[in-house]
Amino acid sequence: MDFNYTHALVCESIPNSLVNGLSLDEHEPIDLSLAMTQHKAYLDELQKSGLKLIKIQSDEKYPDCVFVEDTCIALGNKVFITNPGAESRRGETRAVREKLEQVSADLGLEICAIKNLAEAFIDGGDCVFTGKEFIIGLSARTNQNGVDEFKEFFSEYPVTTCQVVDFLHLKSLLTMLSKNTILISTSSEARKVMEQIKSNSKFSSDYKFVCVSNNHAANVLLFNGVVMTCSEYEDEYAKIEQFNCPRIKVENTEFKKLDGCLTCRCVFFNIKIKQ
Ligand code: CIR
Repeated sequence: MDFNYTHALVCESIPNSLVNGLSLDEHEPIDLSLAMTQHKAYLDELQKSGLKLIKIQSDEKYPDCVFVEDTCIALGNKVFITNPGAESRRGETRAVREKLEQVSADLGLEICAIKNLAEAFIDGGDCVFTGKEFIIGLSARTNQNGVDEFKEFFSEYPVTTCQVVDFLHLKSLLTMLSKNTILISTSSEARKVMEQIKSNSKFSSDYKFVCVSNNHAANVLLFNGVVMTCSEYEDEYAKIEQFNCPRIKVENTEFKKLDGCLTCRCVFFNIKIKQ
């Protein structure tokens, strides 16, 4: 697994209702026009790397619909439609599923969705694929029933779970920086996560850990030979001596007000078209 991808699922635009998106903390009002500019710049960078965008329309009924990462988890041609932990977000999966079913004839996707909608919850933001295994955060949004259904579908890969406390998602604390390198925050929440995953006998021990001191800075997007980072945390990245890939810097200020990190606004696919 080399973190190269062919397609990215994204929301084409942002709804005006984004200003009412979920947030753990009080925040300054969202500047919608700036959010649109930041989202467009983000989509442009994805396209420049050669990704074909699979676009869903924004929907005013779902203020958080731009954060598509939480609605499905993809690996190869397989895609698992989640059941987001936040009630106000559950309906977002319908448009995603319809879109994926529509493109599936050309792309040959194997689509599966959570069955126990009343009791099984999982957000894509809690699910990190390291290239050989999954780490999944049990959080306010993701529970064991959700993980159990996920494991059934992706049964070919080991899954290590950890508790994510006092933080929205696992991916807000750690992401892949390069093959075999995990970028993780030094915060107490992240340290608790690291202790749990390292003590799990199923978890492979051959990763290098690179640390940043800000939780949000630990969320970077690795794809097609580049690492996308937030310009807001430049001081943090300056401390990392070597990035294995060229770096793209984008602004994420408006989405961060709603706890949205860089990974949240896309889902990558590495699709092998069946002949
Ligand atoms: C939420 O609370 O659900 C949204 N405001 C932010 C979701 C961020 N998603 C992610 O980190 N995967």
